[in-house]
Amino acid sequence: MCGIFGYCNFLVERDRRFILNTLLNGLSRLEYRGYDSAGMSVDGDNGIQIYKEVGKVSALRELVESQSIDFDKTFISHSGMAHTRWATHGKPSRINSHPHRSGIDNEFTIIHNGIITNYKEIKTFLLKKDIVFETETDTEVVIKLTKYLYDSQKDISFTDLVKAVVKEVEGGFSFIFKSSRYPDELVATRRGSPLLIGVKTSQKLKVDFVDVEFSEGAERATLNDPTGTGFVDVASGTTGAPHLNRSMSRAFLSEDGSPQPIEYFLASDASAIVEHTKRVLYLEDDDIAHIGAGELHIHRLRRENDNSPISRTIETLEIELAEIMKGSFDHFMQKEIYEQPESVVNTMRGRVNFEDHKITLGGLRGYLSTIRRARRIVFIACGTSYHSCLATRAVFEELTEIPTQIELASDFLDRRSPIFRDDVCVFVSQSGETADTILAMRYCLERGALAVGITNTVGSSISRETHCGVHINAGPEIGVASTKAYTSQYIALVMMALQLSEDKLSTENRRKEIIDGLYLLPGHIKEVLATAGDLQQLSKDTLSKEKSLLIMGRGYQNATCLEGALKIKEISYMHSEGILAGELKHGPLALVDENMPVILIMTQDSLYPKVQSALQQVSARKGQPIIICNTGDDNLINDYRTIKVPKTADCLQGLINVVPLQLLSYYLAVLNGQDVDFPRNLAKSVTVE
Ligand code: G6Q
Ligand code: GLU
Repeated sequence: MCGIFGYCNFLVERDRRFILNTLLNGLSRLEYRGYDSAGMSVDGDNGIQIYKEVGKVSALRELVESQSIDFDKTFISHSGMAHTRWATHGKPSRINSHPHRSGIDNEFTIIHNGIITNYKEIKTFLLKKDIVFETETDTEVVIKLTKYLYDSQKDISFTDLVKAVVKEVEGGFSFIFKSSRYPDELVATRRGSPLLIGVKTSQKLKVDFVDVEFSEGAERATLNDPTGTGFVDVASGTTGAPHLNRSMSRAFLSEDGSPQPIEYFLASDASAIVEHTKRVLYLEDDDIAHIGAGELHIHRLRRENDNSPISRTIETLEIELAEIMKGSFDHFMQKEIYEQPESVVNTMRGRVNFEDHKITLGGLRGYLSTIRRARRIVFIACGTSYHSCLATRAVFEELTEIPTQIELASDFLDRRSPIFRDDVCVFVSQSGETADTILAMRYCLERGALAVGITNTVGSSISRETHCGVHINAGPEIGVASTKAYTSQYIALVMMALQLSEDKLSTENRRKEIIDGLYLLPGHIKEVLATAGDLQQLSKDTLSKEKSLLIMGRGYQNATCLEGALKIKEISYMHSEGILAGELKHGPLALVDENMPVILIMTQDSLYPKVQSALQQVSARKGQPIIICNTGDDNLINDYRTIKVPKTADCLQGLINVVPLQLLSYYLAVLNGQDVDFPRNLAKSVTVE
């Protein structure tokens, strides 16, 4: 889902080649998010120069490298920005790619992640002012409005100009603005889409926070009052001179108070920043960040109920560059599948005491009794994250004895499902930025429910806006098809259920069984990974030519079937369907004959006999299922093809059974020649509804 990257150097001399490559490499780090075109805005020899191209970042790189410009020209101070677009308004094309501009002189330029929901109203207003548009996008109205408001009030600061613009814009966005009117400056702002700022200095920063500067009155120029004669103080509704409550951002000054050499890196996520610096600041919704003359200032309009902190911490990233590189693997997805023996350990690290069978989830501290008193627990998520909720619903109900329901975020919002103050709503999201899940979270927060976040991304909207939560610590997941995040979300939810039930003596033995199973999990996953060669052969010999594949199971394995089917369809583009085995005779059995490939999950648990019945139903229709079964299960007639997996506690078996399905989907995609890490039409983080 689109990528934003900005780079500013101040008192650090950089040549044009370095600046262009830094911007292009920043986009390359964000490619995994999914996109269809790319572009950038930098200083040319006569004003701002825009380069943009439909297709991959490599196509943009070729376009830039073909320019007859002085790549050796140096800049002691410069601001540039770059963008990968995932089209929502206007087809993927060079003209619709970002940056967008105010006019042919590129006086003002913008890059945008998200959707402007009131772009038609703004466009109608601007068309009446005889302003000419050149693209089909929603974004263009913002930069045209910027120019209109600037012309109405020329002595306005860049920050106040952007404030005036953002006041008129509705929807979700992260923006970066660059203008020839404000050389070497950038203004960035966000509402619903992530944006963080990396800081790189040769000297240690004096303080590790940036004060937020509140302006008591709104900016002067507005749509209804473009001359700026009056303005409305949003908080009190009065008009009058803006009383800047300005506290300098002292963080970036050297000992003698003068600006120091510094570089800033702005990005949609940390993977584009970590190679430059680990010192980052996460913008909050409605922050307006201004970078200029070596300083970073964070501004906000003081609004009623604005309880955002009065400063932004400069944090230290914990991810390493190596974690966002493929290493010896061919694809990120392959790497992340093989990382699972380690990532599951990282998820449990410091939280599971395998000796005394205790769970400690610090992120839930102080909320356990509230959650235990919940009238119900509502899980809300999308895609693979939803499957991790489905996989753990039964163990939640068993251990906590609290009614537990799971919701697809989009459907939950469509129904406007009733939510009450005594509900506990759990939002599961790898990226922490999925628009549907965020909107559902805010819907539940408005209704007074306790919101718990389960996410893999520090600083994400879900991690910041929920009351409490658990970071799954799976490490950056770059592949669009979620794999290690699924198993880590699954484990995080199991740990949550275990900790919630520690007040019930009756669950003690069951908890010990599960925790012992968690202890053996890394080795169990390694055993399955060791059979990858057989799975690759199975993909090649049996499945790669098929048009469709049914995956059946029941109980704890229902989620495994849905998750396996999703993996296969989203990266190999082969139709695949997860089917609850108990539902076979209610319709899906009609699909079964000797030509329909079937995978049947028949690992040993209380439902094994019922799944055996499903096996007989399929076999009676000449189906020839491939059976995922436990090693040593000698109940099976030898003439079935089997995928043997180690046995564990029934509620954990899905963590093991999903691995062969992850590998099958990977090998099918490779055999089909698909782009495993960047599957068509998909994005890693769907930050639009
Ligand atoms: C699955 C995909 C996708 C993803 C959802 C939810 O392989 O990655 O289904 O799980 O889009 O994303 P989040 O977990 O980031 O909310
Ligand atoms: N809505 C904008 C467009 O369609 C931005 C989409 C994105 O997030 O990349 O151009």
